[in-house]
Amino acid sequence: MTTPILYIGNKNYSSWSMRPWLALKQAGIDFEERLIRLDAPETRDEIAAVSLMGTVPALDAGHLRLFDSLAICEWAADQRPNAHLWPHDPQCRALARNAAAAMHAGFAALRRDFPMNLKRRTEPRRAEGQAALDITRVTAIWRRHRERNEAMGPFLFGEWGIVDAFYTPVATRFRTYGLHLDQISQAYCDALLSHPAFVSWEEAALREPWANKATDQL
Ligand SMILES: N[C@@H](CCC(=O)N[C@@H](CS)C(=O)NCC(=O)O)C(=O)O
Repeated sequence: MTTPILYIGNKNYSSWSMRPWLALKQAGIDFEERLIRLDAPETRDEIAAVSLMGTVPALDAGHLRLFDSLAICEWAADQRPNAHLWPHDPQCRALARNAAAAMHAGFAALRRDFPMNLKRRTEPRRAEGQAALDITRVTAIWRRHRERNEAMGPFLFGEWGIVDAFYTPVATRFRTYGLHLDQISQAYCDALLSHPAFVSWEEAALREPWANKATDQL
């Protein structure tokens, strides 16, 4: 098989790109990473050449081309069943998929009001309106699963998996904007942000020279 190519956006800003990148790293899949700079005049054409949806992440695995972060994570899980990217137990697996799907499809206000920006730290903020409701829901999901899976490890279902890849960008948003969290949610964020694959993504993000003024000034 030729080496799969994962197209990603800027590591500082592209929360969707981070998710499959983390999953592929955790699974030990050998892949080539190609970064398409977002918010540049050539961005749209460059992404259109590799993604029918016009978004990154996108995967080119030879005969197979994918343009959705969750689908790419599922591909990684199929490629490396022994990496346990989903919990082994069927009930836990269903719940983990449920929690990942909630993030994939929802929490739009949280994402809009608190965009991912790994280099940034603001004064502590309070969320308002729909974003505050999103945070209440995210942290309720986290507490429910952490309370039940505490003995199995520090991640949502014990061991790190795709569901944790989906919530890692949220943990960075809480840190960037100093949003106050309950103790259980804070401990989960700390575990996500200490995971070696995330640390290595973040190191590369901090070295990027590009700035998106709109996001940086929000
Ligand atoms: N549902 C898609 C969302 C991907 C997405 O919105 N990606 C953003 C970057 S984080 C993008 O490519 N935007 C196009 C652009 O900025 O030109 C997924 O799960 O992969």
